[in-house]
Amino acid sequence: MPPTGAKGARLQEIFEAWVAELPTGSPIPSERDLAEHFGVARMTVRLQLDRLAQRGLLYRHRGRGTFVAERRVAHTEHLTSFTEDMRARGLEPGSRLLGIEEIRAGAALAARLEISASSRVVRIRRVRTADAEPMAAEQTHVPARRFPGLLDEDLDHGSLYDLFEHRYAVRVAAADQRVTVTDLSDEEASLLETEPGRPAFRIERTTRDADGTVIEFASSVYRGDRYEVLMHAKRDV
Ligand code: 16G
Repeated sequence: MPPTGAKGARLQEIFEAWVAELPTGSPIPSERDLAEHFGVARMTVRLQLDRLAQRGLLYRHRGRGTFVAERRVAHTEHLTSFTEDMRARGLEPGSRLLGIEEIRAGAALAARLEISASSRVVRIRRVRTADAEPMAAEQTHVPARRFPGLLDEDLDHGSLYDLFEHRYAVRVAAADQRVTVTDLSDEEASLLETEPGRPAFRIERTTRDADGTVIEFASSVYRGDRYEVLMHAKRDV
């Protein structure tokens, strides 16, 4: 039976705190050195390192050892733009515009945006990057009537929410979000520069202005190895 209980749990905490201090890519000392250092069995060390690897804090490279994985970026319930989200974590946000076009809403989008099916919608597709590496593939829809001239804006750079606020005086006030798990299709994987079939989060967001009018319906796919979703839960007393 693998060792569990207080010793294992405490060691896990110690390892986790220690790994958190190390820069991404740092090598982890050998199991033997760690076992000696902590005065525990090598198996105990291996079990704890396995757990950290399963949680994505470490990664193993066959023949080369164990290394500190890139920190995951968290998605919290605080309503932020991608730009704000990345900056808050010390990462440089970026975009690559894949396409921007005006389309007819159609039944499905009309229901999401609470407009008529014949209304015009602007669809924006972007790859969002953090420190120049793909983080998410994003598709956003906004009612064209609310944002005239949006097609001519430079969405290869900068923030959509900045434009909402500064060019259109539309303030993002609230959003409903749905998070599901998916595996990357060939196309998504190629956009995100990773392999098809890898796990990812699909996050849908319906965004409203201060009056409660829907201003955006977005659907993004975030790389599971770079992103995590945090929730704060409160219980009524
Ligand atoms: C986030 C939002 C997206 C919004 C974008 C604006 C999710 C899943 N998506 O990516 O709805 O359009 O931020 O970011 O949270 P920007 O202002 O940096 O363009």
